[in-house]
Amino acid sequence: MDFSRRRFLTETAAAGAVAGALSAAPANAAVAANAPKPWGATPSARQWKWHQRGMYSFVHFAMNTFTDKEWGYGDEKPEWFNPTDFDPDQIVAAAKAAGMKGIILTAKHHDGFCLWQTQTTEHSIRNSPYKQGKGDIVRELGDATRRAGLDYGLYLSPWDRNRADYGTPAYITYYRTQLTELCTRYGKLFEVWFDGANGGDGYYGGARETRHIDAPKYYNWPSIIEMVHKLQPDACTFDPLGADIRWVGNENGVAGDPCWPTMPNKPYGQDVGNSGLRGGELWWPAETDVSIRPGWFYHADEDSKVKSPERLVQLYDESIGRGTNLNLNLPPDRRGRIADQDVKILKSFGDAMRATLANDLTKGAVAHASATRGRGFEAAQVLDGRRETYWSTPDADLTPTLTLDLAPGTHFDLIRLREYLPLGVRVTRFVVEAEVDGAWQRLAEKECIGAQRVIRLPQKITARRVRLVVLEAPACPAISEFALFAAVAPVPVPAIVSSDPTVLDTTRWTVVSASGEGAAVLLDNDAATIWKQPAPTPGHPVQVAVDLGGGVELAGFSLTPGRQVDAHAVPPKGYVAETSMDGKTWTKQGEGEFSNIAYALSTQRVAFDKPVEARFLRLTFAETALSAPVLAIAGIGGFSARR
Ligand code: FUL
Repeated sequence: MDFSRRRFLTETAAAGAVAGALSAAPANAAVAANAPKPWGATPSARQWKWHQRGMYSFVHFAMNTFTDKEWGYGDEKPEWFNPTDFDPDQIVAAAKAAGMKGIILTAKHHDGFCLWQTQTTEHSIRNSPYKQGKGDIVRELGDATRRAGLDYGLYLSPWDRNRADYGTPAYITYYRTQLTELCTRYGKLFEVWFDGANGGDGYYGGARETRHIDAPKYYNWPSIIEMVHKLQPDACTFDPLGADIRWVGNENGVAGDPCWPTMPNKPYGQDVGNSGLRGGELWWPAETDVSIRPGWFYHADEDSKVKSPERLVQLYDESIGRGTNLNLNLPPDRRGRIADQDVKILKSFGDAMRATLANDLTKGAVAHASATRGRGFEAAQVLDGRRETYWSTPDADLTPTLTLDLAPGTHFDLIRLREYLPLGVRVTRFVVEAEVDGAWQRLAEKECIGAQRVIRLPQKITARRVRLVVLEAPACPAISEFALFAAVAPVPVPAIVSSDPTVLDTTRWTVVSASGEGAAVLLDNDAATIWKQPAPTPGHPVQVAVDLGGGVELAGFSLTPGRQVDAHAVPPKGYVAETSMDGKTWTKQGEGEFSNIAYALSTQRVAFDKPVEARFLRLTFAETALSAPVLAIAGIGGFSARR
């Protein structure tokens, strides 16, 4: 199919512009006629709605929950999926307490196991013990989501490590049929998520091999996106070229500063995804996806590593605060509930944000501007709490100032600005200043306002006036909000200690040989120290061998990537694991690719086929997960039994 992404987006954008005009504030025709012309790319109707959602939650709940993995190989047995106390209302309530506006469930992850009553495969909940095969997690969670007044979305992994036909055209038909079931049986969806992780080793119906596909060609994304839009006109599609939303480029929850919602009309590198491109011809805004835990799925040994409420506030600032939406993952445990620690943290975070944002301190302020466009576009439009009204200036007035005279004693540390997006991203660079004790101070200089720009000050200040000064803009501004808040700190939730008795004590281990110096940090149990080596080349792998301090029962090994220390620390792609009793004769215990290691932060756990008696462990890495000159690892460890 000859499908131009540009044409596709222009058409949807045109549809959006119509909807935008319909929702534009100036009800009066004269005011509407005087509105500024849109500048550059603008959002479609569904994108504009999506921008207003702000925060929602991924729910990663699938076979991996029961196998303790991040990526299942595809050979799992349906009978392993057995939540003992699935409570969709509890999951949704936890998300809602945090202020989430929607839920996106993994209907099928890379292992191919389907959580709904699909007619397409036996590898599904129908053959699990859950409700004697009559359960439907997609429906049950969807119903709970709507009962709570939230919106619902679905994730359907394009990669399927279970299917024998993965990589052939037959699989595409299968995938489209599954997507059709999901888009037609479960009510209105607000987002459909297509994961970029595609191709690699897998079970593939017993072939147990590595399969690579050329994703854009194989899936023909524009036609899949078109199908979703036909079946679910309001659903924003996530990520491939042609979709409504793009990936922010990392799984740590950090949007670029600035993070433009516009992009070039072509494939791009991760760094461009993170920052966007000023003036890019496509409206393709970023979603920041991150898990509340190191992994996307629940692992009991990560109970101590749930992000604190203070950390969630920081995530808010670095995602929502930079104009992206935040998709915060909440993984249910094997009961099918959100663990207590996560529930407490979500409530603390949500309470703090609600208390902070409930009270806009510009209430009672008086707004005036160096210029206004006339009736309907007055400075006061930034104070009315409506996203559809905005302050604007005459076309030639590109660097105006808008000042708020505040009620005496206004004490704040959070500033929120919003642009009226249906007219595009207009402000390139701006400053916010405050008059404190009779003198103007510069509080921040930034690029990009977009959907929202949150500026958090290091401490609260009392100001008599604040002003927004536009320093650079290709078109007159359209500012819909200038709000001030006094941040309420979240109630601290102490971290809990989770101990996993199967984890071996590496303080007794020593490195006996390694490709380069400094490998001892691999055993120091400190994720902040990383071992860096020149990236392996063909025939020259990176290798490390350790003495386990005596014969132990070894059921597998773990590896912690170093990305939280250094964003450029590239982990190995796969491993060969060998053990030995004498350090001379080695037996291969396993070989394969790590799961989701290119971007994720969680510790990888690799189980051997069966536990073995070993004195030495040797790991060999032949490739890095992303192309980079340096390979880095924070730690290696071992465990004594499968969980
Ligand atoms: C990644 C996947 O591989 C992870 O398992 C997870 O689903 C995350 C949201 O996207 O690409």
